[in-house]
Amino acid sequence: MKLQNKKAFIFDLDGVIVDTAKFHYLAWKNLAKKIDIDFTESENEQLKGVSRVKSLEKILQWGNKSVSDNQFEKLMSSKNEEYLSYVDKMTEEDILPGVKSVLDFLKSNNYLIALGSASKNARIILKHTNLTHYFDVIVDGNEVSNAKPDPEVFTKGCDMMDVKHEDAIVFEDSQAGIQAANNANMISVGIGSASILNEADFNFNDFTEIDEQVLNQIIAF
Ligand code: B16
Ligand code: MG
Repeated sequence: MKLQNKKAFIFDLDGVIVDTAKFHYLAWKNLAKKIDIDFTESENEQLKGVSRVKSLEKILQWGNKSVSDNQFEKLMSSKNEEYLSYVDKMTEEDILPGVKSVLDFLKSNNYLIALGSASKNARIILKHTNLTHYFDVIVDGNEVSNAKPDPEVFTKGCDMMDVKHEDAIVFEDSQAGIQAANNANMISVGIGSASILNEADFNFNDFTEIDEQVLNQIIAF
């Protein structure tokens, strides 16, 4: 039996492993246009890591609009349809630079790896990009009832791996996700703009900046 390392790594999906954030943005933007709402790229930051329901609630709020429950459901499924049309074209080439070598390093050094994503489409994306086999545990939007910044998506994964929360290292690209990791006493690593993710314990622009030496520093933190 392989000796498992004490620390575990939890990866967010959208914006960390793959750049599906751009697909979400495009699909929400087009949907919002249909109901005469426009929103800025900086407002879009607030949609990252946030569930589908919460995202639509925010967009409607920005446009000062309210819709019936039935209409709300229709809008969500229309957004998801467009989003999935982009996801369907994804391949291994859509994995963000540097991600695979970090996953390979962690796997070959017997670290447990979990996925902690708000997305209900996480499994389809992992399948398209051929990454499913890296993950010991997958927790996605189908399994949690509380959205980030609530830490449920991360604590659930941690508990399934039998790892203490303070021994978990979370890679996140969203403000809500960094707050979720911090709320659970986990080590938070921001992937993206350091000024946006200023509450993270560590910041990197992308995974190409994370080599073995950096990983060992994070592990020793
Ligand atoms: P879906 P993550 C999140 O994924 C996205 O960042 C967020 O923009 C999206 O609204 C949410 O998933 C729900 O996605 O509509 O596919 O269920 O960053 O937590 O991996
Ligand atoms: Mg994300």
